[in-house]
Order: sequence, then structure tokens, then C-alpha cells
Amino acid sequence: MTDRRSFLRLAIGGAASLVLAGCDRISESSWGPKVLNKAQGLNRRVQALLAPSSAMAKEYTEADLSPVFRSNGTAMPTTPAYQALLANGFRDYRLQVGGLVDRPMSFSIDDLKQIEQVAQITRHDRVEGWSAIGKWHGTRLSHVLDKVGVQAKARYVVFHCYDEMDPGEPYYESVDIPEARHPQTLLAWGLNDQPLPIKNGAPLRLRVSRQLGYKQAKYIARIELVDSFAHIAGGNGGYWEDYGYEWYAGI
Ligand SMILES: Nc1nc2c(c(=O)[nH]1)N[C@H]1C(S)=C(S)[C@@H](COP(=O)(O)O)O[C@H]1N2
Ligand SMILES: [Mo]
Repeated sequence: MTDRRSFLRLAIGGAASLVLAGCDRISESSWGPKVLNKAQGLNRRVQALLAPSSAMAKEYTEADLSPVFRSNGTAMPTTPAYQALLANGFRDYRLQVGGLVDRPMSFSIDDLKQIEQVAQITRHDRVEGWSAIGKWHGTRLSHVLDKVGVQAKARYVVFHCYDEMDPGEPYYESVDIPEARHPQTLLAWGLNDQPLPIKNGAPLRLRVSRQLGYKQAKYIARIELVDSFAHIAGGNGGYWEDYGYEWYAGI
């Protein structure tokens, strides 16, 4: 797996204009050039025009809920740090928030619930073409950002996750400040009136409901406010972005 990934990274690194066909380990074997970067860039500009930062993702009703909410990507992180939290029912979990903030802070799930508890029924769309409607319970990220005080020079919010896709390669994602402050952007700790299942990112995941599946970071360990993500991992703002995916994954 590591060899294939290194190969993939090399291949993609040498041809940054390619995007992959799907975002799970299986689809890596059938990856191929799909859309030229130029077209993607155009698509992104058109999306930016059509979907201003205030546009809302469609919300559904209880009757629309999918009977099964599948898991994709990591379903059970194997890192010792995660396993230790899991062994204690996530009681010791603290979301760390730092970087370009006035007051670095940490939050337990109960702390987040005390800030706010909202529910949102939205559709989760995957690159692979599969989608599911779920009821997400969480705390709007904007309120957490207000608590820590985002510094003026911060441009992105980076989510560092507990799972490693290969040893030393943790999953991570990022959104810009307008997306982070969007009213439908949640730090979610519940799904369909239950605590968030492990396969879907327990104890805390991101919901950015206007973007595709791979932006929805699961198993969040730490949030970092930055002015650039050039220094993080492959420098493209996310684990799959480092393999050629678009950073803005509008639906
Ligand atoms: N930490 C982490 N977050 C992740 C992934 C992952 O492997 N690790 N996979 C992503 C992808 S590709 C998708 S489609 C969604 C799947 O979310 P689900 O398992 O709740 O269906 O999570 C995203 N967030
Ligand atoms: Mo995905």
C-alpha cells in the first residue's frame, strides 16, 4: 500500500493537472485522468459565482433520512492515541483549537454541547456518486471560532484527524474562513439522534454541507487557524487534495 501510494504521489506530483476518480482506497486502483485542471479551475470560478458564501445547502425532513448511513474511508482509526480515547468512551477527549487565535482553548464534547446544540438534515454526497441523507447534531463552528478569537491574518481552518491513511500520514482537511463561519458548518457529535458512530467519525467530525464527502473530516483531534497551508503535509490543504483532488469541492 505504501509503495502504491508513493507511486501515486509521484505520478500525481509529476502531473498536477490530473484528478482522481474517487476517494477511497479501492478507487485508487482505477484512478485516471478525468478532467483537466483548466476545466476544474473554470468550474470553481463558475461555482463561486453561482454559490456565494451565503448560499445554503438544501435541508430535508425526517421522512427523507436514509435507512443506512454507510462509512467511507477510515471506519476505525488504529492509532494508539485514538484507541486510548476509545477505551475510555471518549471521556478524555478534548478538541484542541490553536494557531492564529487570541486564546488557544480545548473543548470536551460536553463543552461543545453547552455552547450550542443544533440539528441539520442534509445530504452527504461522495465523489463515488453515492449519497445519503442524515440528521447531524452539532455545534456551529462559528461559535467555537468566536470563543477562541480568530486573528485577522488567519485565512483557513485546518482539521487534523486521529487516523493515519498510511503510517505518518494523518487525514486532514481545510476550509476558508467564510466556509468555516457558514451557518450550516457544524462540528458534529451526533447522527440520527444517537452519538456519532465510530465509523462516521466519533467523537467529532466536520459537516460542511455544501461540499463533497472528502471535505467532511472525521475523528478531529485538533483545529488550527493558519494563513497558508503550504507547510502542511503535501501543501494542498487536505489529504485527498495532496493526491490531486480539488480543494473547493462544491456539490
Ligand atoms: N479522518 C477522516 N475523515 C474522512 C475520511 C477519512 O478516511 N478519514 N474519509 C472522507 C471521505 S472520502 C468521505 S466520502 C467521508 C465519509 O463519511 P462517512 O464515513 O460518514 O460516510 O468522510 C471523509 N472524512
Ligand atoms: Mo469520499
